[in-house]
Amino acid sequence: MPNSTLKERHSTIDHNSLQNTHLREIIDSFAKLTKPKNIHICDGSQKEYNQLAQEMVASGTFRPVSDRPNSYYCQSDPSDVARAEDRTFICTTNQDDAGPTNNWADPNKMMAELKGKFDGCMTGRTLYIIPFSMGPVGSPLSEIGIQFSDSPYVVCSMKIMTRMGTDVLDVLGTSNNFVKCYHSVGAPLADGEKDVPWPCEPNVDNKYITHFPETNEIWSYGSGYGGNALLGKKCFALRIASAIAKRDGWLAEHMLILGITNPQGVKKYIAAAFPSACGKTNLAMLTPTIPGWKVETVGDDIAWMRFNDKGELRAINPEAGFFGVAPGTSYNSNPNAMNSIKENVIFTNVGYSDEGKIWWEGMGEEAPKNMIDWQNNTYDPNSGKVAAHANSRFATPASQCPSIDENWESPDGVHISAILFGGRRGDIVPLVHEALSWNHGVFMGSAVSSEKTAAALGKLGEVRRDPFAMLPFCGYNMGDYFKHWIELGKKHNTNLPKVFYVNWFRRDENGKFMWPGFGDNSRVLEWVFNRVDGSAKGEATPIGLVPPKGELNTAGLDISDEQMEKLLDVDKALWLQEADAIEEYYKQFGAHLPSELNQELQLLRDRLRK
Ligand code: O2Y
Ligand code: MN
Repeated sequence: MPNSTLKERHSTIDHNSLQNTHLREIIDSFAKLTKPKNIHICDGSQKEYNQLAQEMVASGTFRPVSDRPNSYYCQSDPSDVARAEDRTFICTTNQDDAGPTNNWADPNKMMAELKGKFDGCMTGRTLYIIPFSMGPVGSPLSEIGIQFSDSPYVVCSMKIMTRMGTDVLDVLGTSNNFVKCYHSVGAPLADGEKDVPWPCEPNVDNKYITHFPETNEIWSYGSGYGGNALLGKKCFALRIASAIAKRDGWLAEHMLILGITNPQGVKKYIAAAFPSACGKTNLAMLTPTIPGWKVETVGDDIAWMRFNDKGELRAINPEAGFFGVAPGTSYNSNPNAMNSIKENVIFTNVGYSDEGKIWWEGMGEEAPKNMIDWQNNTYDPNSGKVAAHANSRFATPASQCPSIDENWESPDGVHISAILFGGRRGDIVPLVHEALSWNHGVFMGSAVSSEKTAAALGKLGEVRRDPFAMLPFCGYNMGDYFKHWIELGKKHNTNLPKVFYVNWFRRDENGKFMWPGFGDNSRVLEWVFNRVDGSAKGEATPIGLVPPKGELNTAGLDISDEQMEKLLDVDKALWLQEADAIEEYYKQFGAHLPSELNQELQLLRDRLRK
């Protein structure tokens, strides 16, 4: 059947009438390759969402959630529960351009392999064409993508996580400046074959999450889950965007953005990068325990930042929703997240009761009596098995978050005054310290480290470097990425944000966390705010500035001066060992490591030996 006669499926847009000839050509050639039964151009309307959701209820992919309007429950295939890092590739002509921290593949060879996989992969399915904007539609800080997918789950999730639909096509006009995002679950349906609730390619070795930064393309095959399939998120907004940002002089970062207002009504914005399992979403939505302070949320995962002509670093959250991890989210740990998920939510891989209610471990509610777990088995609380997978998720519109910031959709972004890095370290790293300069801040970011938790693969407690929390997300050579940060600091050196490093996870000699965390992290934010303001003191240590005794607000906290001293202590001998570990870790970057970082390492050692 010629592509021009492919049936349009309850879509309001006819693909042959699209004014963008590049898009029309791509649709035709992709449909020729993948051989779908139907084509559907998504208009992004609620009607379209509802229709697809109803179809997924009918097919058994979705089940309605009874106590949350317009919300659905879904279970993935057990083989398809998280980002497939080992099958994630950066495809650049020169291997060196992908760098030592990425899986590299030759773009021509990879494309040939992919074409084989995509050939006929949508047989019996509908090809959905999803126009989306990362960032407010039409903002000069935003970028457009078109995702091709054979998954209605992806369409509905993209409606939550991005700005999706007809108005994006209007802004795109006839331009070819969009990121091409090709996706298939890799499960063609033969004539008469019954579909499964979660079609995918179950063999992980046949999954491909591939990026072509030289042509701004993403090809993803075999998975329908999260970052592997919702291509606007990690694939576009971080891996491809970081490569675009390097070329065009801006930053695409794995950072939350929050606004913080002091009791006098002065507001500042902070961006913060943390490796996984460090409470990033909780910090983005924090409820301060200190009187009179307010924290508001711009984004919980990704920040796109650019210096304006006044030298201000302006940031947008390119996403429109939160794809939050469910287990551990409760009214205690994160009331704003809980209040964001009352309606219009897709829950994946949590528990589901016979009354149609969702549940997960650490939700702060008793488990329902009769429930199925994420693998569709009857949940037995005595079995030792969890109801919700550790990486189970809710996808919910950011606009529903009670702490959403009034400027979260501002086309000019928000002015970032401070950048925080953080990691989970039981020892060595103080609760907070401030960089001595921009380059020192880049050094701190380059050496971000975190201990593995039970949720991560590998030896518990083992320290893993996760530079700028971008290890799995930088779309080019990490050494060049460090250089990009250094160069931006040189170019825009009049109004640079201050840089800090925080560690909420320091333990005492009995292995107990010394800092209460959660809402009390606002006390650290208060010091950061006042440092930016110039109203708080910092005390010099060899690794940077820490709050002097009495400067960090501990009023109302059951914490002694001695404990505070321990929380902020800098052990020179341990830090000299840390410097050795950083030197060792830097070796992999070879000539790509900017000389400024070696200088910072030397300066650190000099200060420690004084
Ligand atoms: O497993 C996935 O695909 C989700 S990973 C994720 C989701 C939301 C925010 N951050 C992450 C991450 O891995 O950093
Ligand atoms: Mn993330």
